[in-house]
Amino acid sequence: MQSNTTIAAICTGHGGAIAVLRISGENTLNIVSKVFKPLKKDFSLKDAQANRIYNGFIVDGETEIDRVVLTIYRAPHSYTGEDVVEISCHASSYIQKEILSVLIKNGAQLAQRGEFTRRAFQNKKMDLSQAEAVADLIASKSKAEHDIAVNQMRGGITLEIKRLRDLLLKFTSLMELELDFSEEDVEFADRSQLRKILTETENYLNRLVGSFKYGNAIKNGIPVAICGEPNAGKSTLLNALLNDERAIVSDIPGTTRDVLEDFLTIDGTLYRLIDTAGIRQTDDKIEKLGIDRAKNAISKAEIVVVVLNPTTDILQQFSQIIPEDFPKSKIIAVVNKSDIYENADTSVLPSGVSIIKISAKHKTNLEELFSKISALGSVDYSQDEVVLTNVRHFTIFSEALESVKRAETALSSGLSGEFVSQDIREALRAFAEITGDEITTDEVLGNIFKNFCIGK
Ligand SMILES: Nc1nc2c(ncn2[C@@H]2O[C@H](COP(=O)(O)OP(=O)(O)OP(=O)(O)O)[C@@H](O)[C@H]2O)c(=O)[nH]1
Ligand SMILES: [Mg+2]
Repeated sequence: MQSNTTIAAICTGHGGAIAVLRISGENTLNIVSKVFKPLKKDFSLKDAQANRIYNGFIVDGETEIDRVVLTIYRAPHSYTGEDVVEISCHASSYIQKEILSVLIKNGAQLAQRGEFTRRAFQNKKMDLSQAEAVADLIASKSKAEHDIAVNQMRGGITLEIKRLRDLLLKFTSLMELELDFSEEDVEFADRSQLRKILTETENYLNRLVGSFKYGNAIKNGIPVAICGEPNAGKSTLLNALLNDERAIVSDIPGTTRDVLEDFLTIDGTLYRLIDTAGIRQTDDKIEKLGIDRAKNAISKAEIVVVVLNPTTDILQQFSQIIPEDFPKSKIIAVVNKSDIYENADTSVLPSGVSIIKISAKHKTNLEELFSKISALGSVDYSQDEVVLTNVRHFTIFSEALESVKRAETALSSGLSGEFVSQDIREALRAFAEITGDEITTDEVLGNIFKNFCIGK
């Protein structure tokens, strides 16, 4: 499907020496040739070969805007599947805007967010889950996130889904055919084989749906709550870990009122560090709200760093802050201020908790803390494994899983093929929504592509 408009946008971000603008659509060569003055005399862009680069100037009438390099791609062998030209120019924001405006003056339209990738999807250069992975790739903040996006772009989910879909489709069609012969009581679809495929599908969907918890953590950072009594040194620790004066530190107890978050990558995994208000008894209304938020952050965290002040009873502090039933394996007890008091007896702390003595103020022993966080945060995942990071996919696969389970129940309770096939059809519809084979509503597509940047 070719769109009849030709779109243009600046693809690169701020800074750097060179910027790239991209133009895509059936009128691309026509428009660019109106504004391009080649270095080589007697050369016409319309004769340009695909996958070649050409030197010249972008001009607005008689005015030269910049000396540029063009890269030419011809439909269907381009990112969008349409004729595409990429203009590499000098990265001054003035030059970029001038080039964009001369392109628009000559018939191009300003691309919307993700419109290039949307065209790539519509022209079947990639399926929907791959297109979504492009956005994830651009946004990836850690190695794990990057690996997952690359895997999905290669068709990680799609390949397996398509294989299962083809198998299930064969069986539903056979079962539906049986209906035409209902009087003869025949079975075209081998029930035991169908059962095997349904089980296989269920296992695969279970794995996918289960991976979302981890995928979501990778995408949004594994939450690490830093908690403790007022003045224990939580904000000092946050700053030390981030190597940045992110939070206000003072010797007044109750300095931090709200939760404060920032990202940190350790060994390729993204963590979301959450500094919280010191937990204590108080009548202050605002401080109370902060303490509620701190408790909430603790309950939702994957890792809890409890910062302890060594000059008072550390077990009492620990017990006041950590709910009794909280899994000990997720807790790192950090005994702080070791520069002024290093004899704290840590053997009083519950077993199963990781323990470390540091000085947040003097940044001592932080390496050990990093490796403790990393040990708790590292999840067993292989680079080739498919991991769901996308809420849309999670919702759809969860629905598909329910349909498959219903089909299995219908099959084992000996219901007629009609019912089994209806449930399978529902799962198939869900699969098609993942790959985009059946998505037609502009609303769904609009929602997906609006998260892209302009120029992609
Ligand atoms: N000597 C020493 N002082 C520290 C250390 N870490 C923090 N402090 C001091 O302890 C005081 C409180 O530090 P903060 O980081 O604001 O403590 P907090 O836990 O965030 O306190 P609230 O936000 O009030 O709950 C400040 O005066 C810090 O300089 C440390 O390792 N050694
Ligand atoms: Mg604080």
